[in-house]
Amino acid sequence: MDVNRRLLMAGAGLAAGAAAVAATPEARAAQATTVDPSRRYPPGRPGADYRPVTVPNGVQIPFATRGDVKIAHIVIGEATQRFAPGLDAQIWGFNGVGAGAYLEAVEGDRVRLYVTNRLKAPTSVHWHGLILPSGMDGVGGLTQRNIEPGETFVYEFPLVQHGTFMFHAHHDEMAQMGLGMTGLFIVHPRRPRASVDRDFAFLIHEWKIRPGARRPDPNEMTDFNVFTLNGRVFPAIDPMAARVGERVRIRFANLSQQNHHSMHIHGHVWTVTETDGGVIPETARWPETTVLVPVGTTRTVEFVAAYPGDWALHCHMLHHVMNQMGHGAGNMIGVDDRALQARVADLIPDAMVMGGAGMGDHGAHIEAGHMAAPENSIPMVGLRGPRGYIPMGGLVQLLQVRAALPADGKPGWYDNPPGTEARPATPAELARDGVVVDPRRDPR
Ligand SMILES: [Cu+2]
Repeated sequence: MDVNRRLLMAGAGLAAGAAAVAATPEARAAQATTVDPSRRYPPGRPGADYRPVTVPNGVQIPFATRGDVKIAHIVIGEATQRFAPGLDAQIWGFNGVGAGAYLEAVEGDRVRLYVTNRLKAPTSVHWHGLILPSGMDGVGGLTQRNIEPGETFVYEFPLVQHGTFMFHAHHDEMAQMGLGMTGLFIVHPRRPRASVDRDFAFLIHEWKIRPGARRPDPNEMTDFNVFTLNGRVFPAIDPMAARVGERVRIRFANLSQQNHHSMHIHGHVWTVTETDGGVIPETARWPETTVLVPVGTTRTVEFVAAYPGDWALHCHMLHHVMNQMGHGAGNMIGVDDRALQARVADLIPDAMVMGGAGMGDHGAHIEAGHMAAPENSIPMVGLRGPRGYIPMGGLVQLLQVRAALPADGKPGWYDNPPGTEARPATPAELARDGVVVDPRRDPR
């Protein structure tokens, strides 16, 4: 059997399978939101036809509408990007931002994307997850010739799906994506399904920036030390806010070099509703508090913001909330660092020995000016919280849930209602419940 005949038969099998699947309610629902690519639809309008997504600190690449086509201009080039105060990076990105730009359109829109290459290197842009003509797929050398320095290419295709997709360089992938050439491509449904009240999106990226350097090292394969959401390092990213009872959607997208990211929410339970392959049938979903976002995928979760409070949302890969701390550090756990400090002071007067009880104090020491961090680095610099220093940075976010939100949407820190906050136990309580604490074993 020749290849063409086999392909034809595979096609016929797929068509028969699709017809059989269409009998289920989920499949009918999915088909109802699939547009006919041969039909022209009026361009979707933000606010009228869809509720725009919130991409905290992300940079939108705007569309202009000409007739029934949406037109955007993407400029690829080098730029300096502030990941957080104290850490700048020399990135390659889209419209001036690395791993933080986004496109937003509607299923049925026809998009025309001009791409100008201002790098010294050739490049090509791939539209990850989108169903489109092969020649628009953006794989340099395979589906098109590369965009040479100074050239502007045009891509044009209809959007025949909805969901959370991405775009990224597809030439010299390790260097170009590693330097930041990744973005989000959000496509809203033409006929909105049961919608949500809050719709957030985060593009995850990881970088190797040696302390003191500004240029991310795209040759690193495993040991990343800076982790960003929409091109920002926590806490230099706006928190999320929602009112009690609101339905929240969070879209995670991961175009990191190497790592899958294990995104965990506190105080709530969510359901994974979509991937970059489409909507998951309701019967195939299960509840989770952590969603693994593998490299090269998107995962969308939905939940009701049920409980008031300040809730952490973070990657559970533990060093992904540490920034440049820990990399190359010796194991100091259990070492009497005060005694060692006294001895080291003779040799290196301004050295500060620490780590005997872990690294939790490091960021606070730097913030307080007790010790200097290397230039252009943020080792374990976190956030001064309402009840102490929070030594987490990188892949961390906050979900602030309140009964009501102020007009600017920024509620400030949560006041736990009286009697609902953890606190030192009293001697009377210990005695009442028979808990014996031996004071001779006090580590202080
Ligand atoms: Cu992670």
